[in-house]
Order: sequence, then C-alpha cells, then structure tokens
Amino acid sequence: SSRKVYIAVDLGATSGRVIAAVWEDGKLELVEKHRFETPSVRLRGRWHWDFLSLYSEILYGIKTAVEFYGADVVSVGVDTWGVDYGLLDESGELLANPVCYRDERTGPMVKQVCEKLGKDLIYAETGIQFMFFNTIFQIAAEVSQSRTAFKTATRLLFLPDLINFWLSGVQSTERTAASTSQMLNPHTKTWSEPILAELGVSSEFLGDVVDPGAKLGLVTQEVAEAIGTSDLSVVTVAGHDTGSAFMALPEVQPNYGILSSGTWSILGFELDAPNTSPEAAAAGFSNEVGYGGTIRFLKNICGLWLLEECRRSWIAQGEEATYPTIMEEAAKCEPMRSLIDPDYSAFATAGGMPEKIQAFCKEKGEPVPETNGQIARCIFDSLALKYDFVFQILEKITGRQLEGLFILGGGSRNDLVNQLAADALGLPVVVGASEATAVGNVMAQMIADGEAEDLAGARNLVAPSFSPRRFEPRPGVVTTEIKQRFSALVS
Ligand code: LFR
Repeated sequence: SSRKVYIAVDLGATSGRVIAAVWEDGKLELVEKHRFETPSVRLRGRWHWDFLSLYSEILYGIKTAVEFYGADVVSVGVDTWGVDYGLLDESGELLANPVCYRDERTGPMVKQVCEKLGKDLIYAETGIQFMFFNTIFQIAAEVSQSRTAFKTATRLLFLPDLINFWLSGVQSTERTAASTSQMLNPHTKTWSEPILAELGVSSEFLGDVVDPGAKLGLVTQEVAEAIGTSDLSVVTVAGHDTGSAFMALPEVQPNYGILSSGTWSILGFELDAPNTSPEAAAAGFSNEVGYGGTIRFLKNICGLWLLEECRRSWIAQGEEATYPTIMEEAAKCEPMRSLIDPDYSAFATAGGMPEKIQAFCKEKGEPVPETNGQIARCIFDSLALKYDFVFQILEKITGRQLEGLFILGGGSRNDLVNQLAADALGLPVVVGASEATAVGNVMAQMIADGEAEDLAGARNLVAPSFSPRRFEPRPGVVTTEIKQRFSALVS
C-alpha cells in the first residue's frame, strides 16, 4: 500500500508516549499507541529516572504499533527532555540509573564553574542560558563528588541516544541533544574545546556529533524478538524534545513568537544564526541548535510543572485533583487576584508547591490563594503575564516586532491559558498540534525516508494535517497596572 507509518517515541517529564504517525494520501494522522508516566524515584538522597522501566514501556508501545501496522512501519525515532544522560563502560553497560535534572546535586556547581571559566566565556562559547541542571553542571557535580560511575565511564550518552543505542546497538551523539548541554558551540556546532578542557572530559567521551536524520540501522536481534519484527530502522531525530516541537509550526509566520508548552514553557523563535551578543547574554536567552542547523533563540519559563507539582501534593493528601476539575474551578476564580513569578528559584525543585506559592504571595503582599482553583488560577494568570514579559525582551534583543504567538505542545490544550496569553500580549495566539514534539520527530524521519526534501518541505507537507486554532486578544482584561504589578514581582 502507499501507507507509511513512522513511530515517534517521545519522553516528557510528565509522561512518555509512543505514537504511530500514519502517512497516507497526503495526510498525517497521529495515533497514540501507548502513554505512561515518567516518575522520578528518590533513592539514597538522589532523584533518579526509572530508566529500565521507561525502556520496557517503550518496547511495549513499539510492539503494539508493529502488531497493528505490520509491514507499513518504516522507522522509529526517539526524543526526550534535554540535558540528562547515561554513563556507559567500555562494553556498553549502563553504570548507574540516570539522575533527574531537577536533582539538587548541581546546586553549588553553577557558581563554581562560572568563577573558574567566567560567565562571559561560557556564554560566548555555548550561547546557552545558565540553568542549574545543564549537563555542564551535572558533570561538574560528578567530578566534584568523585562519583564512581562517572570515574569508570568511558562514554556518555544523552537520553535519546541511550535509547537509540538499546534499540539499534549503535552509540551516537545527536546534535540537538548535544546542544542543550551547554557544552556545544552553536557557531561551529561542535564541542566547545575550552568547556571540555575545564570539565576534564574528552570529545571521545562525548562522541562525534551526528545530525538528526542519521540512519543508525535496524533494531537488534533482542529488540526484534521483543517487538515482533527485525525490519524496523532506527533514525536519529531532533532528540531534544523542544527541537522536535519547534519543527512542527502550524504556519509560516516569521514574525510570530513560538511557545512550546508543557512541563516547561519555552518561549522564543527560530533564527538562521546564533545571537550570542552581550544583550542576549544579559537577558539569558539560549541558542539551541535545531534541525537543519536552525537556531532556537529562547528562554525557559517554569511552565505547567507548577501545576503538576501542586497536583502531586494534592493527590498525596488524598484529594482527587483531576485536570478537568482543577480547570473548571480555575476558570470560575477571580482573574489576576494573586500573582507569582513562575521562575522564582524555589519553584524549580520538587515538593511542597502549593505552600511555596502561598509563601511567595504572602511575602510579596499578594492575596494568598487558598483553594486549589485559586492556586491554579494564580499559576495560569502568572504564566500569561510572564509570556508577555519575556516577549518584550525578545523583541528588544532581536529588533523584531512580533505579530503573534504560536503555542505548541501538550500545554496548548489549556484554552484558558491560550486565551490569557492572547490577552496579555494583545496579539493573536495560534495554537498548533498538541503533540508537536511527536510531529517534529516524525518529520525528521520522513525527510530521512525521502518523503520530504528538507525542513521547509516537511513543514509544508505536514501542516495541512493539523488545523490551527486562533485566540484573539480581549481588550481590557490585562491592564497596564496588572502588568506593572507583575513586573515588580520578577526578580
Ligand atoms: C523540555 C526540556 C527543555 C529543557 C528541559 C530540561 O522538556 O527539554 O527544553 O530545558 O526540558 O531538559
């Protein structure tokens, strides 16, 4: 048949998905084959990913897709959140469970590494915003704690590469995943020598960097037995999930900002070349290398993590706290009553989120949100205001006057926030695929398979399959006073 099926494995910090993308008669249809949680496990003072369990879920999802689509299945691609990694010995053995990026072990490292190398040099070399969990700081923590697994390891694989290795038997280092580590130079698009030298790691340890779209080969015999076919090819995609998400724009609109909304709210837009100017450095924007050498010029805003963490607390206290009830209550609450800075540092780590939000409000003289609905509403209002705040900086640095905002990803299902974002920006919001990451993942596979020539071609090919939704700004909902009140809260 003319039908082709590509499998996207997409791991996010809230859930993992195995999605079959069915390409037939010029239309791409996404079918979710398996969804599972990706919880972190506290063990001996550290937050770990339960990686073998994630691997089993992935195999199960692929098997289900193969059973259903048979010989039409062409290839599989893997993307995950960024910066985390597995450590391997010479024989390819995984030496320890990968540690979660939110783990506190990197805390003191930012200061330490920056004092040694200089913040300016690190930014000029990498163009990446300073976040405590970047791989550069995780490696510094490994060194400083003299961790046995790290000392023994001969190879580091970022998480998408680790799964690709388990599926195909081939070790590779994909460029978009490498880029967000804060160890890659976005101008040369290869490892930064000064950073590697400072960390004391070699480019062999990190590996030669390959582009998304590389064919690694067929699945191993072991995997073939688990999924029921040996005829499945493993292809590198934009392994960093945000890199895949930014590929799946609903329209070509160069003057639109792009928001990838999920656990994180990642706001920026696509450039042809990196901007590592002092202004970009001062504002803390990242230049992440994307598919086809594009640059995502962006900033991470703490996104629906805030709500996920609140839900985790509420559920632990025996409440039901389902998404629909929370949304319904939040919609009924007084708008803009309590505001927080979503990026306040204490919010970045796990635990006690409702109390942390209440404490922030108390300290800043904001009315303290009491009910679950009020807390959720506070998060949504504050996120929309933060988008506007960052958007203005983005305009200043790039000299572009932005005309609207694309919202992509799982968080784009939240129409309350979509509308609030339009209100805060005073601009239209166009909502694209909620599984944008999977769409981008599949686009890279389609290009590798010869169905599209390049990124622009794939965008044109795939966009008609996902009809965008528009939100127009409502005048008067977000006033100048509210914006000023919010700005005063941002540290
Ligand atoms: C989103 C994301 C962000 C990255 C953060 C940590 O899932 O990949 O792009 O900054 O997670 O890796």
